[in-house]
Amino acid sequence: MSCKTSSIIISFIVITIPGNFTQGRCPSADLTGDCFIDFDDFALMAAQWPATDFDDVAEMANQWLNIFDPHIRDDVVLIPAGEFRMGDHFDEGDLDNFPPHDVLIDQFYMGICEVTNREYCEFLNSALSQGQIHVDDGVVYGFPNGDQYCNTYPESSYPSQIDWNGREFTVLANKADHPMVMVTWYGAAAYAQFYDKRLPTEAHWEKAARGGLVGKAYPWGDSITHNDANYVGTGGKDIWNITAPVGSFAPNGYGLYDVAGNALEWCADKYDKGYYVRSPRSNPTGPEVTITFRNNDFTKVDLSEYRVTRGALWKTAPEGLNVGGRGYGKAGDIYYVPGFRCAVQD
Ligand SMILES: [Ca+2]
Ligand SMILES: [Ca+2]
Repeated sequence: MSCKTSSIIISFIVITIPGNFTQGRCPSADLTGDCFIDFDDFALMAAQWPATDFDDVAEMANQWLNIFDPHIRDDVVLIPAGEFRMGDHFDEGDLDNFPPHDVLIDQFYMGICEVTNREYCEFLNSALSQGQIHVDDGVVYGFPNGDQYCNTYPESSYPSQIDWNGREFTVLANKADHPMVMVTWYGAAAYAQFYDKRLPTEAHWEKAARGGLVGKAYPWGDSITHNDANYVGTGGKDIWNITAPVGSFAPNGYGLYDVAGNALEWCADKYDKGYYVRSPRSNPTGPEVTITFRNNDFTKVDLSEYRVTRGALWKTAPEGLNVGGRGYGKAGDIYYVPGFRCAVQD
């Protein structure tokens, strides 16, 4: 499943490629002539074993490795640049996602999955060891402003899925791969900054969530069943009354899981009901204050300020999972529903 951590493993064996790799203007290690350095080239190289020249192999390996940006993690996927139509295409939502309008987005990288309890616990334990957070009566606070990130209350209508034993954070049994919820916008932003990522703008979120489809109600088409997503109740593949392990349903066209349902997802933008009327066409970042998620600039956001949420959640009725739907919550409040996914810093 693509939400799990994976890595590309290349086994280097001493083989040699005879002759000239040059194919016009393509990389010299492109043996098949399609201008891409891929496994087909390695296969061809292997077939030519053992007429060896180690320098040629080293050159191919170097070119192969260089096609991957080392700063891009394997938990994100490239969302291509381009224009898409943002907002309510069916004149059936709230007024806050009207009018539909064309938005041009530069390419960016989006988290494949909602951030999980396991990942958030790893962050909390690392941040704790670095003196960046403290815990008071089960509530996690961050420095420098002492803003709430999340709580660890085991007993409530929607209990926290992480625990604090006074020394470290752990995940409750069988919840490691569930999305981290009941996290404040601040707690989500702090996680993003910690890993040199950011929260997506809602324009980024919707571009990614539509998966390349045009004018559809949901990330996969115009109808919805419990086989598509985790929403209120159960049925089909949806056996969960609350959160589901991330990646339990098919991904959208860009390979993203759970953009509809499961955890509601914080976005970077300040919420403004009428923003779509005046939103700029190119890379909109919300009505005020662009957050870079560097040097704690997210802590300048007012705790009582409303920030955007997208994607609906496990307790939403199916029609509420429409891909153009918007929501909001106060940046500093712990609600029982929001989680998040990260985008990679521009
Ligand atoms: Ca469900
Ligand atoms: Ca979601």
